[in-house]
Amino acid sequence: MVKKDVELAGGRVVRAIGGFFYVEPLSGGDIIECSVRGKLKLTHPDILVGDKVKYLPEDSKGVLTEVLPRETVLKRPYITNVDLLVVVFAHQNPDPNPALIARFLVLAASSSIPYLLVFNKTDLVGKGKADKLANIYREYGYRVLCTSVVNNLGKRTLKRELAGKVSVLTGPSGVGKSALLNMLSPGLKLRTGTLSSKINRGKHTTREVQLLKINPQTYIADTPGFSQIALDYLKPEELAGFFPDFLRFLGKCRFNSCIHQNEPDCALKKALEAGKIDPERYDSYLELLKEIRKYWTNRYR
Ligand SMILES: Nc1nc2c(ncn2[C@@H]2O[C@H](COP(=O)(O)OP(=O)(O)OP(=O)(O)O)[C@@H](O)[C@H]2O)c(=O)[nH]1
Ligand SMILES: [Mg+2]
Ligand SMILES: [Zn+2]
Repeated sequence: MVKKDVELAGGRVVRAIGGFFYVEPLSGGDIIECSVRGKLKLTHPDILVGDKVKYLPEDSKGVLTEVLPRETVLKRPYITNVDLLVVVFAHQNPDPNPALIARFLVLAASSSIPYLLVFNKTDLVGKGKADKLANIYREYGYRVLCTSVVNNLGKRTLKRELAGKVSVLTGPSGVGKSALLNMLSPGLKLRTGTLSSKINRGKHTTREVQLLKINPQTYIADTPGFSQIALDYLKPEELAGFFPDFLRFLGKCRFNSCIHQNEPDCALKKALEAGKIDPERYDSYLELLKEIRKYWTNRYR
């Protein structure tokens, strides 16, 4: 039972493991290990990293008593109350793959959380090549930042972007997500991995999702690099709407339900033929579309 005369404290879950929730008090101070009992377990069986909670301090530990309403929920990784998504790729090692970039950007766009695309390891390519790639994505309509952990490129801009927010770094394994966090906050000493030389891919060095505090009010979740993120929650006809470079051509096809593949009088395909859409982006679109259609047909068969 919660005693009425005891002051409840507020905090944020920064780590969840083995039925315990590690809560950072809003007032600052050490992280408190909290357990959940009885009623709250029933009403909130899925307390997540990012949740804002109230708890009853008990000795040096605590008992969660309330979970506050969530502002946002990100599916992959499963984490709440995120203000900014930072989608990280590398200029090289691993080489950027347009369809994989599109996949992560669609995930970000469909989450309704503001996001930013970061191309890391700028030191591995010349400035010309780095700018060229960044500008291609800027022209599609994305916010892009080039960084390098080797020479601290983009450090100040990234710090400014993250200040006062809860951010999540996503992107494939080996692109330097943990290394970027170490650059921003050297005290974190996060483990970083070397690329396995045979396949030139990351080795999934980071295994757990947790919120790290890098400044007062500023949290970042380092996440394990996903190689595949299933876009199984999207409808085929929604997909094009998550490509900012396609937006101005949408709503003009003959059929409202057009998925811009083989339909007659498709405004998007006309734009493609007229050179107003990058064929590489359209290829990425088709690749994702094919996958989403497969989920849908399997579901309704
Ligand atoms: N040259 C160069 N190497 C970098 C840079 N950033 C990271 N690296 C290296 O890239 C490798 C992978 O970095 P990590 O930070 O472990 O990558 P990650 O994205 O966290 O990978 P996962 O935890 O597996 O998802 C490490 O060897 C880093 O030292 C950079 O800006 N330039
Ligand atoms: Mg990592
Ligand atoms: Zn169409």
